[in-house]
Amino acid sequence: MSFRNDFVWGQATSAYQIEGAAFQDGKGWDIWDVFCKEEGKVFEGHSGDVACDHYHRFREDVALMKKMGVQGYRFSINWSRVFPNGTGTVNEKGLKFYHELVDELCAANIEPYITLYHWELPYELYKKGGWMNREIVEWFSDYAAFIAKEFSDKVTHFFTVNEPQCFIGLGYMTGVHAPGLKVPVRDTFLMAHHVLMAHGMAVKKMRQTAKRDILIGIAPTGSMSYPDTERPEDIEAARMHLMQVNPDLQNWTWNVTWWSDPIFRGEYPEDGLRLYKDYLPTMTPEDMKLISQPIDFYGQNIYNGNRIRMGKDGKPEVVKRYDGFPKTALGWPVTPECLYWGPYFLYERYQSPIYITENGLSCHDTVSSDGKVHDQNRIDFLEGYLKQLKHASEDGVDIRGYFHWSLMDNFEWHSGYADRFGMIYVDYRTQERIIKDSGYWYEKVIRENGEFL
Ligand code: IFM
Repeated sequence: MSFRNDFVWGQATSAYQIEGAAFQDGKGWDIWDVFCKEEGKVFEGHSGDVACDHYHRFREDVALMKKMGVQGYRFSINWSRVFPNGTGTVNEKGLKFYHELVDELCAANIEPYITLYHWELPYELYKKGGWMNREIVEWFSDYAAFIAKEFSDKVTHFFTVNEPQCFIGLGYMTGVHAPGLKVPVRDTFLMAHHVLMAHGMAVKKMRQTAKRDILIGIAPTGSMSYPDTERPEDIEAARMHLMQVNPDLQNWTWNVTWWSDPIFRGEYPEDGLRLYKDYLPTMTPEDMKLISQPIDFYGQNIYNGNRIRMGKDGKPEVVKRYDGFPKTALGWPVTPECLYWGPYFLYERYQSPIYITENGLSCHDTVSSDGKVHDQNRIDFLEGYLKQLKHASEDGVDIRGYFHWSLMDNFEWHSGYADRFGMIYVDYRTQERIIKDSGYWYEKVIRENGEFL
């Protein structure tokens, strides 16, 4: 089997990155609204205040997706648009927007995939301690349960949180993302534990409030590891490399197992417990039981990886990249192998169906004199990556779908609008949208279920 017959070809976005209408219709402030107002935090002072104005133009955007043959759309709900204070009173106008979006998608035969948290922490909750406060387990799960109740008659697939590695690592360790803090390492472990508990409690409550059976997963990220050769020792080295925790305490959030083992295996990985022991909060068996609520699928965001070989000392070694190694406009390495070996190792360890919840690249896209956007780089990149994913599926990895990041150019966090990840070009002066060459190419991929790859 190449790609499954019911494989879902999708596009992904997140609320703050595209919606705009940051202060309209009763939306509360979130930490990104606040962060972008601080001088020097975001490239050239950009913000998501207007972004792609998707809040007002979502019907046009859904129509463009339909034109591209998109089957699934993964978007996030901005918590503070629905609950301006994070808890309490519902903002009916904000809720209405998401209902209209979901209805529009369903009418276009595009399946909605909802992410509950793609980094828009309501500022009112941040003031109460945000992820540091144990009460966030209730705050988040109440919000999640509400969304499940509201949307479960129309939406089947939900993701709790997107990329905890980033929102803890970049938000609270390096401080390049909102809320822009550098807190003691000890605090980041406490926040991470709360994130996992909030995930678990959300899963539990969502299943109770949903009007019918829903499917729930999570969408972590990480750099994948792939073997230098197909010799068993290199494969083992790549596996070890991917599944070991990061010994660098200032960068500890970048690993797979610290986040995923508790969810799928009910325990933190042993190497992490050893390495991080001086910084860990109290973690009870009840906490672990909550975190490891059964979930229905594993979402993984994959952009690149490292080539690994077995060292003479029996430890994995990173193979240095050759000079002039291909890279994206953001400087990220182009490593298609990660879309074979990443899902392969994750499936081997967690035995859960997998969705690639994000994959893509930023390019220096421009509108050519013919009025089109010729992003051959993106097509080449995606072709290489998707071939590898197909190969993984052929080798028995249970891959259910692929969500390209991103549907359209958008606000790339601290780089503002400097980077373009979309298959749809957005002219931010006029809000004109142009489907790039890659969008037409993707339409063919979808139509043929990736057969020609
Ligand atoms: O734009 C981001 C997205 O919000 C989270 N994953 C990575 C993307 C590209 O940097």
